[in-house]
Amino acid sequence: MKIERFIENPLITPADVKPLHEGYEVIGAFNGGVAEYNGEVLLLLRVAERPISEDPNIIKAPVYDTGTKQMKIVEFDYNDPDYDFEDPRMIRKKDKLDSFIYLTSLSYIRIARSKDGHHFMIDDDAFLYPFNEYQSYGIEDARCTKIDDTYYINFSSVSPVGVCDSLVSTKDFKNYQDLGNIFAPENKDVLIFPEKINDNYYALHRPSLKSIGNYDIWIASSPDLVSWGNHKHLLGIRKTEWDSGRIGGGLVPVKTKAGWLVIYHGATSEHRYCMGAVLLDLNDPTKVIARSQKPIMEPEAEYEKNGFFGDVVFGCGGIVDEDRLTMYYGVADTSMAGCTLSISEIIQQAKEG
Ligand code: MAN
Repeated sequence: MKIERFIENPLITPADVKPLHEGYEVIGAFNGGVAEYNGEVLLLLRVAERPISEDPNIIKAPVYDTGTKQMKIVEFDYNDPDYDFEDPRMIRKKDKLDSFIYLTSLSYIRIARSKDGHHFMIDDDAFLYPFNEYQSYGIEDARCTKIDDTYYINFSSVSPVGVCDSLVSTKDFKNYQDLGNIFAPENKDVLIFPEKINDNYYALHRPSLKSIGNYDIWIASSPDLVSWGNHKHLLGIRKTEWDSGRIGGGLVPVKTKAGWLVIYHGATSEHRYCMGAVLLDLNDPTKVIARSQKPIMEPEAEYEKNGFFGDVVFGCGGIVDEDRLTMYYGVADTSMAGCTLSISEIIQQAKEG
């Protein structure tokens, strides 16, 4: 696969973003959803801010009270035998390592704008800041689907009751309408298709299963983008491949003559994130036509391998210009990068299996 990474990469780093909170530092500007609006490329950045800790033995967890609009900080002693701090993203109880009790940063969505797709200016304020009790640990990983003249933005809402997927709509990237939680916990990586198929909207989603089953991709349909049903299992992990640990939707599906092209992420249980491709039937996206055996992109560049959480490429959106796909993707849970790929080459690789 021929991938042309932008020479300007990484395009946006935490150093380019001023924290919104006093006493906090920006540790991530990554996993941005993508929109084209008014002749500009918009990246709906996930900005992660962390309370600065002067003492390396103290870990601070930020929690936003959406009722009082106050930020609270919960402090932990690094040497506390009851807690595990090995994963820098979260605080876990030693006797329950498969889940977290706090995150070490709070994310929200801030817009970066560009006329040429390579150089970005970042808004001074947040576009989506936690606005209800499902978001007290933050808002993460937005995807943006344009349908007619409306942009639908879905994202993970994180709070002690779980990670769910929420939806807002906007026409101007200033104001938005809250459309509620569209998938109950734990669910992430929702991709809404850009048009109705046989009178229904479709979305991919990724329930995170605990008692039986894997972190696989499901598909659902909806008459109105708000109520989703008709759930079907679409795509599973592959035990011996690069996508053996978990998979989840990446870029908003792209309509091609060969089918709906879905670029998804797959990770090993060691959390090495790559991107792969799958083709779904144009008239019935519950049918998988082809799936790439190998990843179409792996973390290779220095900025993809090293960072807050290394070995991660995580695309949430792209821009299509005939055969060229410009993918904007998060790297190492830290920064944003860009690259171009050929759509026909991706399809070819998916078809070869
Ligand atoms: C995972 C990672 C983190 C994220 C949490 C909560 O651990 O994707 O970046 O903050 O889930 O969604």
